[in-house]
Amino acid sequence: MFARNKVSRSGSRTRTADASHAPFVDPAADLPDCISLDPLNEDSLLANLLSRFKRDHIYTYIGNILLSINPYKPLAQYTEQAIADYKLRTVAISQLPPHVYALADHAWRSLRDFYSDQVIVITGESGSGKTEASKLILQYLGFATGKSKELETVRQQLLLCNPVLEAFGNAKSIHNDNSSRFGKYIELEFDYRGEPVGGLITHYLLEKSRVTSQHPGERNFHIFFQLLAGADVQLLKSLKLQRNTENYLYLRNNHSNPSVWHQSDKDEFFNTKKALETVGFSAEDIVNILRIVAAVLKLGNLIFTPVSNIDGTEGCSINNEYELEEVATLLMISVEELRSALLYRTYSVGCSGMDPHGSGGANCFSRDSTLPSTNSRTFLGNSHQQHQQMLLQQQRTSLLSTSASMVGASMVGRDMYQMMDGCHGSEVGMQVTLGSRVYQDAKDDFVMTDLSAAEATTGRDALCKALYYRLFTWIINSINERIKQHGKRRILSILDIYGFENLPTNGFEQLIINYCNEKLQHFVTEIIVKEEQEVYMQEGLEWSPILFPDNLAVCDLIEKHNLGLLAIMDEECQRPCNGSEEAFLNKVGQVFQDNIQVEVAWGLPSKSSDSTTVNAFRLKHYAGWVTYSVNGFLEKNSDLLVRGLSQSMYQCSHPIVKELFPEGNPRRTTLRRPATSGTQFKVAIIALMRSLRSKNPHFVRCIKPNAFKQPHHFDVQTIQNQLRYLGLLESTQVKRNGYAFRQPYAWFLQRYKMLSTVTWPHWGGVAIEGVARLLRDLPISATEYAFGRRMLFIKNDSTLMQLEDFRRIRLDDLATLIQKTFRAWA
Ligand code: AOV
Ligand code: MG
Repeated sequence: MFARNKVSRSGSRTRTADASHAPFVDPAADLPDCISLDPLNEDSLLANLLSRFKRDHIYTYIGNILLSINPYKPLAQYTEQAIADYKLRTVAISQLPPHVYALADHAWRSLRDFYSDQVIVITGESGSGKTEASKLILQYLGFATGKSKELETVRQQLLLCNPVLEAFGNAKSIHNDNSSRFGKYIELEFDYRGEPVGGLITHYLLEKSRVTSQHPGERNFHIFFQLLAGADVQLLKSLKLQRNTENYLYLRNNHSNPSVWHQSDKDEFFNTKKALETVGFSAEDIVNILRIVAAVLKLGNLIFTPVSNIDGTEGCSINNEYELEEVATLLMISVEELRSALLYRTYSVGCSGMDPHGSGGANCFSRDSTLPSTNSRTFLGNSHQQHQQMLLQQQRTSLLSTSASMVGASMVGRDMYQMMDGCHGSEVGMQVTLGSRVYQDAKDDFVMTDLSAAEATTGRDALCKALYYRLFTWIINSINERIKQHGKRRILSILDIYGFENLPTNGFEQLIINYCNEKLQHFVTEIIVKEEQEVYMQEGLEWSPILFPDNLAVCDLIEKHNLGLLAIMDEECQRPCNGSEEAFLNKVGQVFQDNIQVEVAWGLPSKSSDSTTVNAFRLKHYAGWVTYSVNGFLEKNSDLLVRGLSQSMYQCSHPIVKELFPEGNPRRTTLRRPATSGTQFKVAIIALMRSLRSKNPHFVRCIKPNAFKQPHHFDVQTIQNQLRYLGLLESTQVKRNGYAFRQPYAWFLQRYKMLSTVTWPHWGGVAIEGVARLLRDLPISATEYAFGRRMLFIKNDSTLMQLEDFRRIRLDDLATLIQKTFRAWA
């Protein structure tokens, strides 16, 4: 069990009221902005949200933050008329109900009016409504921006890339029937008129392990089900598929049969195909994409049967050859080539240089393209065959003794080669030396060894994951090609990532997902709670500090250079044969011995029905404790594909597949091995944070009303928990006392000087005095602004928008006046 138990759940939160002790009231009042609540405490916040939720008012403001509670039912508030209302604003924005359209509109106007980059950050746990919000924002931007013909294609492509991404990147999870299994950052590019002209989609680590196995009650990616349900008979036949999902191992989900069937899969396939066409994929591209999807399903069905060799070693053969033949046809590769890539591992013994993808880095071993397909155990491939075979046997023994002592394990025959095939880092260097010494006369020779049935199955799964993941990346890159950015315009980005997850069994994927959420939580609280207050204090405004716990320590614990969880994992992956999960856990226990946010546990009963145990660690995230089973951690972090497999994929004549495996080119020699999955993700997330910081942020905070995906069910406990860990009471306090907008006096004066005859056309005095004179001439209440040392603060966004409207009217008047004057002169 867990080694220590030193958690104080109350933590250091600074809350004014504890709702668990106070009676929960449901007032009739329903306030669109929580900052107007009086009194303001957790109870009143909850009561206001409940009261609104009952009326289907799922959106509520906290100043300029938008709270959104998932209604789990279709609402009638997403019509074109609603878009027009927010766009045209025939009434003041403050008179329109809170809406995600209003937030989208505000972000877009800020981009157009201030010509500065904007970002909409959508956060919330899995199933809280982030992806729906991101789609509504895109829908708004698509409809609300101009209708010029030249930009129609871009607009359509931007709107329709979502169904494609969802088909390939979303799946049913226990928290959400349409759960995003990747992070998505869409950067929309607008010209000076606020018209969309292009975009760029960045994706973050797709949960590719789902391709080959799913948690109980979950499904594989939608596209597999869509294809089987929606393809017509002819297409199915050409893809060599059968309609019934039960025929495919990867769709069966061993834990929960029968696999879930959704009526909508059929319709969704139609939509996905249509979206692919609209985004610009040709009919040929679409068929080629589907051939890969079909090949993955069929590869998954390959069954490997153990075969005993004469010398006592174990090999395997493929039970269902017809499936192999069909996969080979789909991928356009010879059956022999594919079979040998799946059943044997090949080592060239005469080259040097590093293989990045590897076979895991047994870099001196590259595959010979003239590989024979004989199903023999170990043989060499040139004219010195006999001699080399003997040499090999002798050197095997010598290698075994040297390397076995190196890794402290005793290995025989194939295991030794496998070790060489799966090693990294410094050990690789050592083996390169060993290899070249041993086989120095054997230039261009290669060695093949049999794989056991279990190894071949692992290789098959790794190939399917790689094929699917690379296809997903290829699709996104192709979309990006089509919606290309121009580089000089302004950007409005939308961030929609996978939400925080705590499943019955959590693994590497959940750690990555929760790390990403941890970073975002840090970003949001820094901006909303911390930095904002710091500015008020620096600017000399009267301010009573509001505290909220900082989660930087947990971010650090995961990502810290050399000593974070990801670094420890990498270190273990550098060891021969990927180190061991036990060693990883041991190190975690040592490094974080005194850290109250980590606990290590050995031999926990597994959550699956069998009586197995798991080794795990627990992390105290901002949203609560999560237990991670370390099973499979290192393999997923290493994310290596045996070189023979990538080389065989490179041999495919399928136009996309060849492109997906450039490292399979036998002529390609790269000296570096790729970073691990965890490190690549960390680098990407740090770059993402940099990008978010460079833009003006807008926040949508999504809340899940219950854990059962049910409409009309406002579970107080569930919502209260989210309000607490998201720091929404603290955010409301900051927003209530704070200001929505601030700018230096000179900037403000320059922008709005035309609104007063005193400051127009030029103010000769000190900027702060000019601003004071200007504001005095405007119909804006003095409670709406405050003077800091260097900046003017404006309380509400609506006041800023009002100023912008005044400015636009005034500029139009001035333009008319100038035209009239010119005409009079002419
Ligand atoms: P998520 O993006 O936050 O979860 P989604 O946006 O996919 O969650 O929402 C989950 C489901 O809730 C949707 O499929 C809808 O059925 C429903 N839903 C959400 N928002 C609305 C809305 N505004 N109106 C009607 N129904 C809604 V995850 O992707 O799992 O983190 O990784
Ligand atoms: Mg989502």
